[in-house]
Amino acid sequence: MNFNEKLKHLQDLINQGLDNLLPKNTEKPAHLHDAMRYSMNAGGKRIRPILVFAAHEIFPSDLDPLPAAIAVECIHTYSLIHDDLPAMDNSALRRGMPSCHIEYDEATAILAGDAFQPLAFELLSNSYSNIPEVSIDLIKILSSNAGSRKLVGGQMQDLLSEGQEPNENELSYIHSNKTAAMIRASLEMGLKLGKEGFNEKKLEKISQVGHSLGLAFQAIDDLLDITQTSSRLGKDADHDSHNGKITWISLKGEAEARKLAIKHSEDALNFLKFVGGDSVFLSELIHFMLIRDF
Ligand code: GRG
Repeated sequence: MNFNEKLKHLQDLINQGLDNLLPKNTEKPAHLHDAMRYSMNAGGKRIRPILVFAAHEIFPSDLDPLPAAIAVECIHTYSLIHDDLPAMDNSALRRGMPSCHIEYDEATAILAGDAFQPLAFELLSNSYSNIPEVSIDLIKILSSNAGSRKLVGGQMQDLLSEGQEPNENELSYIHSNKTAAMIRASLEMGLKLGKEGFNEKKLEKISQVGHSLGLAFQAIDDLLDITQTSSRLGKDADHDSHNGKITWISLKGEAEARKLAIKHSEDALNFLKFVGGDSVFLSELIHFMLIRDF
């Protein structure tokens, strides 16, 4: 399988897994389950769950990365649903479709996001219960990265920074937490499920890979926001400046933001060398994430 075929294969596997593991939209409360499936199936790139697979592949084991991959996508999708709400980024378009609160209503969107959070941890505790220490470690990684010191904290500061003077320290905090934390968690979880999952040194290195990759991902996201159309992105383009967001573009300009994306991707590849194992697919993925145009 070449890289593109593998990417497609994993996306299909993840989408099938999501279909099997999410509550059916015929199950009560059908309205809520329908909204959850709507947002999940609206067509995300599935980057984070693919990263779980890519990290697992470095030191493959018999443990199935699929439930962990789906747990990460549940947290990510909840964060998108809540981010789109009028009280936050107020976005009407997500993944090429009307955002959850537009298609349903605000209360349903809040509850759909809420429901994805315990579902993620339920999946981790149920799916790896025959190896409790792995299950606990996965829960630790995902919960610590989703909380007020990481994802939610980054989102809080992002909202507080709207309309403020661009400030490099603040921007680094926001990107490290709002964006890089979930990317780092995905890689850590994938490695944890592999044969070297106990190896603290390797876990630390993969965490550095994830941090740099997350920063590169956000710099590219900022660039795409100003260079691509809403229909290509599947979300409102030029949204950052409308919301008075500080971004690398507002702080340093487009050319610097592009240089930064390249530098962080190179850092990620350099850290990856210290992890060892078979990192061919993850290296290709890092490259793909740098040159993506959506
Ligand atoms: C509500 C707690 C809370 C957090 C929201 C996800 C998020 C944090 C904000 C969305 C805005 C944004 C630019 C976040 C940075 C991370 C990012 C680029 C998310 C979009 O990820 P993609 O491009 O989306 O992987 P798909 O739809 O492909 O899954």
